[in-house]
Amino acid sequence: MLIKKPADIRPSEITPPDLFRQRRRLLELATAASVGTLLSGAVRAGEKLTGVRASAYRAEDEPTPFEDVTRYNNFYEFGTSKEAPAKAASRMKTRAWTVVVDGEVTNPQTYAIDDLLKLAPLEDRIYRLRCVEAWSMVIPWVGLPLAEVLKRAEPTGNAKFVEFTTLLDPNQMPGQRSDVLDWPYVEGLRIDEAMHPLTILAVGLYGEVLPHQNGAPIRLVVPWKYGFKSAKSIVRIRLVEQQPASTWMRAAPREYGFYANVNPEVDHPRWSQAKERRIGDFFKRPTLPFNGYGEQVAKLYSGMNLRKFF
Ligand SMILES: Nc1nc2c(c(=O)[nH]1)N[C@H]1C(S)=C(S)[C@@H](COP(=O)(O)O)O[C@H]1N2
Ligand SMILES: [Mo]
Repeated sequence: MLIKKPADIRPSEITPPDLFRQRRRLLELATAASVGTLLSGAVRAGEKLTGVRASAYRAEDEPTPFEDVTRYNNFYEFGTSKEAPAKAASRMKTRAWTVVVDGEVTNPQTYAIDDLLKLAPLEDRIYRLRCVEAWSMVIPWVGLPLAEVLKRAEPTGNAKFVEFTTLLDPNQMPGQRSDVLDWPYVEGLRIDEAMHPLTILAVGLYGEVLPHQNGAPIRLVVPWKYGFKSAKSIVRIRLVEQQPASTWMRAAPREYGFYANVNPEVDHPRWSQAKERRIGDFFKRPTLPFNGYGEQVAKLYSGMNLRKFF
């Protein structure tokens, strides 16, 4: 046979040896990523996630100890104290779990969570998380870029915002039997914020499947915004034309704006935003504009009055 079919050509014939080795290594990694998460069936909190890629997005700050990241939480579906979620969220079922991606898209999807995890390789990212209550943490997340999920749904020209909805199930989420918030919990982003490479859907932390109290099986992480923007235990991602009304905006519109960008110059009525206490530290440290991610994201807001659009 004179003409070889692509399948007959060994990669070593067409690529220089070094490149070939490098490529094979990448292929091995990619296979490990998909097969690993697939076959190990790592679905329970604490199970090791395999094939996670090292990402370039790693803050240099010392990560907050696992114990603090998983025992000091805000998750009102399981109570309003910081300690409640670690105890009460354990009975939430994270399989079977489906995530709907719909609204202003030409290709709406209903994903079984394990299929959604296969859309892109999982990456580890070390991000700062700052709560509007003026505490902060540094968390080694495992997740995938939200942009990958949105692109596959093919947003229409009308898709200007993205709305995220948490599971509504008062049987599993006892906090939803109280009217402390308007359930289900809803958050929103502008589409360019949602598509930004820093924005991820997190499915793990410290290399392990996400603990329930941190928003299992899948939660949003937007590192330049206050922690409340990171909706937990998401069941629906809807592309919309109008700016969504988030749960916190509805609860207290003067306190919580749609943008919620970390901003040391604009105080919350009850908490100064100039400084923050890193969990584990004694002294406070200055809060950075956009939580230190200004270089990457400030341009999204050029020309906007950030006191008005807080
Ligand atoms: N569904 C849901 N998501 C939520 C919350 C909540 O109460 N319910 N709290 C938010 C707030 S105020 C913060 S600071 C972060 C906390 O995330 P962590 O517990 O993983 O640190 O989750 C956010 N996501
Ligand atoms: Mo928060």
